[in-house]
Amino acid sequence: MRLTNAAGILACVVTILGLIMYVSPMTLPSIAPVRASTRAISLVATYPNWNMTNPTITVTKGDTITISLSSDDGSTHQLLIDFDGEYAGGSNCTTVADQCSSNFSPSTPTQIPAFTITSNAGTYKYYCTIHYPNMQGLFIVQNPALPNFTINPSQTSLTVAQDSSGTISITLTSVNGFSGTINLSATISRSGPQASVNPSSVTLTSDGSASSTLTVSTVASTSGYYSTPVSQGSYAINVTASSGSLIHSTSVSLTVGSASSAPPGSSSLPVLPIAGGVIALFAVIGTAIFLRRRKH
Ligand SMILES: [Cu+2]
Repeated sequence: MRLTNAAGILACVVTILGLIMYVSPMTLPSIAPVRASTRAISLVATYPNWNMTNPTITVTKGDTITISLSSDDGSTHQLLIDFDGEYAGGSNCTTVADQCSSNFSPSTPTQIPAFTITSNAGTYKYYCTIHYPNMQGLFIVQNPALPNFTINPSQTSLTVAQDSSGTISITLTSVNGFSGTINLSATISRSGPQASVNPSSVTLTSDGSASSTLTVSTVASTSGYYSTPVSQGSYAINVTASSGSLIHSTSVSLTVGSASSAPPGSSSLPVLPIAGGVIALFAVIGTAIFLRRRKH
């Protein structure tokens, strides 16, 4: 009799240890995937719980789910996911909205074949129809994260000499499966340099990226004989990317330095009038010399 008790206790301890080792890697994620995906869920029935703790199962609307079911306690179980919120015990697996497994036992594990989560975001429950109201947990459906995109400049500051130009690359990256056309534009904090993006629209495929080139020109503006240099100093360039209601922008600081090939301000001198003046001066001197030589 004592020997039997000892053997029974030993068997129990071994069984419990085995269960802990078997169930622990199957802990379900408590964080939903950011977007619809294919998910394989394993539930092990050990009365009075699923996976020891009746874990909250969180999925994303649009996910395709398969559920593997096994029993470790010698009993027969049946999983029901109550998507219509009407379950109140009993064998009620005829509702179209709900998902039900066949009965399963240690010798007959089963699986709910792949199905897509079509229910609206919300908190539902899953049950064992045979052991209601034990063996129940929360089944949460979340909305998928919205598609979006990011905009990143290859560098956040740029130095360009007067009468020159510089470029940096602008990278647009799809987030959460975004795909579509993005329009780009560049504005500058005050007049002087010219900023432009080429191409001015890019198309992203889902999870893809594309780039555009921001070009800054500091060439002096000219009007007739006069040219006005771009003022040295700091500017802010804002690059805006929009696609429908999604709008993102990034800023690049621009420093305009002195022209490297000529002293500052030289380009503002009216070159043609000076040249004309010099020619006229030579003409006057030449005429004077000519006239003096004729007198002698
Ligand atoms: Cu059960």
